[in-house]
Amino acid sequence: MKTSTPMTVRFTAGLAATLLASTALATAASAENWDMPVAYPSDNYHTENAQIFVDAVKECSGGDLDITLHAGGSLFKGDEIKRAVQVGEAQIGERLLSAHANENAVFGYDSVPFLATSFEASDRLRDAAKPTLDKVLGEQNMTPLYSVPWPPQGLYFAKEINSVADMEGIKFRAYNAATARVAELAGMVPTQIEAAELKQALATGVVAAFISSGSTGVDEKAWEDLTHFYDAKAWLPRNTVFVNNDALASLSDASRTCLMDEAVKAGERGSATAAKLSDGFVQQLADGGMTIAEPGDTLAADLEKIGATMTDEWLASAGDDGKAIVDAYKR
Ligand code: PCA
Repeated sequence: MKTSTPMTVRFTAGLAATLLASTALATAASAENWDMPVAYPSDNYHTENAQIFVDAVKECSGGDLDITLHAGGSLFKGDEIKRAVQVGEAQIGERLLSAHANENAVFGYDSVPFLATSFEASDRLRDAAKPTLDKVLGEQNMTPLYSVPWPPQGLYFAKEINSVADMEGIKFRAYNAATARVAELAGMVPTQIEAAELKQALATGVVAAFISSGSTGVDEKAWEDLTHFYDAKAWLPRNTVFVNNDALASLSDASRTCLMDEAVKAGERGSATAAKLSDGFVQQLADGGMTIAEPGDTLAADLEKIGATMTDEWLASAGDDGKAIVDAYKR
């Protein structure tokens, strides 16, 4: 928060008087202008989907709810977005909730290795987690609106990798607690880096490997820095769009209904788009010159073991909420 100088106080008072006068003249509720920070580039399908969402909301609210999308961490960096929406510095935002699993393990529900490894399974897991996420975000004065999966997570390296032993000591970019834990258990050295800073980190040798989707590999032009992509399909993390509850309450009923309806559509459209684009991303990695492979038998078995350890750890830290999610998912 900026401190108000006397000048801004006077200006704000003047502005308030003007607004009061114009509100008295207006017949309907005045238009709401919201900011929506997102962490990923404007040409990433998550951001394009969010742009379609905000355009549709403007349309169905008759211009009463006008949301400005801020891509690439330009308004708030990825790791600031959740807090910004919670405290109302932004009204709505999109975030990889699993990056906040250190705060509450349930935010990492979508990054439990090998629990849900297809788009269909990811959507079922989302449904299973919905009551818990509604509750946990609700306690933070936020409402989740929709979420969209990233394609399955694979491993990017600068050399051929046949087992976890081959990873020893490699500097590894993590994007959440789960990815940092994979690195630790594999004997690598994790550093948490937002996607917006990943290219720089690869180019300068701060990291030499990471786990992510083909989508992010394409965004980063991973073939310029790395050589191998192992399509491990470890999990499909999701970006979640959530809104500040005070902002939501300030809307007219019609605008709120329009926002909620478009959110349902955005979730469905986003999941379908991710599934449709997924194979093409991996193809683009190949076209860029990367070697694409399934993990070999030894590597697959090593990853399976790391996954089992991480699943136990997650269930222990997520407690009853975590168990409720997994039980609902397996039902
Ligand atoms: N891309 C995001 C998160 C998962 C993914 O596929 C990233 O690497 O930051």
